[in-house]
Amino acid sequence: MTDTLLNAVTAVQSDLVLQMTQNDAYEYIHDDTLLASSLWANIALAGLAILLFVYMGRNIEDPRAQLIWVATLLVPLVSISSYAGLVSGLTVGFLEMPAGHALAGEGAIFSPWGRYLTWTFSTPMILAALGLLAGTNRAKLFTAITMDIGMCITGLAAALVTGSHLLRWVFYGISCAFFLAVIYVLLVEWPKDAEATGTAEIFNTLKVLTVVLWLGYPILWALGSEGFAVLDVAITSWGYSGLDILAKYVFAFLLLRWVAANEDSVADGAVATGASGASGPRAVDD
Ligand code: RET
Repeated sequence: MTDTLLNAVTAVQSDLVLQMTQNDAYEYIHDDTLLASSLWANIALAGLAILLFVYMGRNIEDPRAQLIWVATLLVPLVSISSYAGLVSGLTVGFLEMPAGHALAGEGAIFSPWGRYLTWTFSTPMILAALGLLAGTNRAKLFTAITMDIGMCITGLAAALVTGSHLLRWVFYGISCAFFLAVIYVLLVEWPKDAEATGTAEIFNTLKVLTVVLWLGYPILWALGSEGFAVLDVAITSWGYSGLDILAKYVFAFLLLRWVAANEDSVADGAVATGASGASGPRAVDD
């Protein structure tokens, strides 16, 4: 009898989860000031960053420098779209966590899956800008970007799998493996290229910023409601928003300021004059 009742309650709960509308999601977000502010703050900052970056790049004429500029500008452009999707309730959902998960049996858990999806578009732009700055070749650029996309898509899968707790972490592990490849290119391959290109100083600053901040994302995922649920939904959301502010806007600002002031160093056909004394045409056209 109790079993029948429990099954009925679970079935009703599941139906309710499935029946959550975008309007419910919108209200859920806006009933929680901390959560809503973590999203709106980024919309405001992305808007300001877009205007600032357009202004900063207005006089860039060299095609390669322009390419870096457009890639950099796309970071806040993707971001504003991403956060608009989240705050409107369009790209969020409510999931029932599988047995074994810290929040299993607690009903519908808020999932901002749009975040993970849109990283697929923003992070390749960050890497494209960095790779072009380093003057790397196409093979390394392709490697970094495809591995990065693999990381984002499997990270999305890790967040969305609800059939098996184990498989959530399997996807997390696969995503980390992709991430390692990105870290390798950033820490080992591109510094050598940047040295030969003569952009080592700014590249190394941005590399450290990127690697340190990007490491924060998988840690936050593991601590947040998707993983061990040590942190609550709004705190996790502010964590990502804070990382985003530094990894996107601060990163992009530093990069763009340097490119605007040193257009010649990244110019098409520029000859490398790095400290290593290496010379020759830029490698990305290899
Ligand atoms: C996930 C969870 C699975 C394991 C790993 C992750 C890494 C995510 C990273 C995201 C970076 C995002 C940025 C966004 C800017 O728009 C998906 C959290 C490794 C590194 C920089």
